[in-house]
Amino acid sequence: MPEDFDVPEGYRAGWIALLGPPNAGKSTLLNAMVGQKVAIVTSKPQTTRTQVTGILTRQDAQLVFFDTPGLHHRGGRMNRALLQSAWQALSGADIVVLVLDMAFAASRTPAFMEEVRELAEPILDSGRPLLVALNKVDIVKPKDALLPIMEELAEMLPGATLFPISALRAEGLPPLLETMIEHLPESSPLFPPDQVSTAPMRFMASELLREKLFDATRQEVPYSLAVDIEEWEEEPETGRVLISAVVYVARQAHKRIVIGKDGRVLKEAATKTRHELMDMLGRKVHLEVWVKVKENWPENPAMLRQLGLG
Ligand SMILES: Nc1nc2c(ncn2[C@@H]2O[C@H](COP(=O)(O)OP(=O)(O)OP(=O)(O)O)[C@@H](O)[C@H]2O)c(=O)[nH]1
Ligand SMILES: [Mg+2]
Repeated sequence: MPEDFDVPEGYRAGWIALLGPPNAGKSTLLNAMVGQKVAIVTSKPQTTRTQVTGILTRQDAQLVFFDTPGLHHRGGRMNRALLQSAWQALSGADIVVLVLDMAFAASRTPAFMEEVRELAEPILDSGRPLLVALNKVDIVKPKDALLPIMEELAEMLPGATLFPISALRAEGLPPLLETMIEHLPESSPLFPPDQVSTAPMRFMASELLREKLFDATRQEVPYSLAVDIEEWEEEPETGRVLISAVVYVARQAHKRIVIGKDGRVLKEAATKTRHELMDMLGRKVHLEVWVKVKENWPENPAMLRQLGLG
């Protein structure tokens, strides 16, 4: 903690887990709360694979958010690893925020309610406060469609507090934020006030590249991608950062798709990643990307460990 940060009396700090079904907008909410991008976001479900943290420091409180992989009950070894990571986040949290997609809810009420019940019960049983972020209200049409869903949720989850929000537009966030702070324990800040994430830049770089390729590919290909940063060096004389990344794919056919015709898909993803990294680091970046086939890696425990997913 720097010496110029006077911790006022009654300061609060703690851990908040963002949990919910895939694609609900958890990572978008995290970025909106922190006020900058710490987690990648795509239009496809199951973008987030590991616990990603974001830190918001205010004069009166510090909120350390855990973003988690979307919870659902299907899938193989990787999905089990994702689920485990999400429930681990729960055990370390002072508060749990359940993030739900209201546009989805409005179209499929019974299946949605069942899923919410399964997610919410363990949280309520754990005795922790449950705040429910009713996300994507900007695209619920007509707006009245929200009311019956809110009533049903309130009845099903007594003790939970409901907050209609739009994470994408950063609307409705202040009441959610103030309620979180009310529930946090009194504590000094847990991290230096200028820190926005616990993840190293190296991880951010691998995630940014994965985000671009996730967006650029379809069907099973995005789920067969993993990125590993093999080298990260800073040139002392120029300050330029030299990064070498490997994109792993699970099959030979996926390699061709990721590289694209004349290498265009990979080149475009690498260029976007490099620009975003330069903005974040405030330095020049040189990024080299290789694509390697690692047959069926999502079912390979050693490989999952190497990628921080096991
Ligand atoms: N219209 C609208 N779209 C949103 C909102 N919040 C998130 N989205 C979109 O929903 C999609 C999924 O958002 P993410 O933040 O990646 O969702 P997530 O819950 O982290 O998803 P996983 O990591 O895959 O579990 C993206 O296309 C977002 O832009 C919102 O408030 N309104
Ligand atoms: Mg996510």
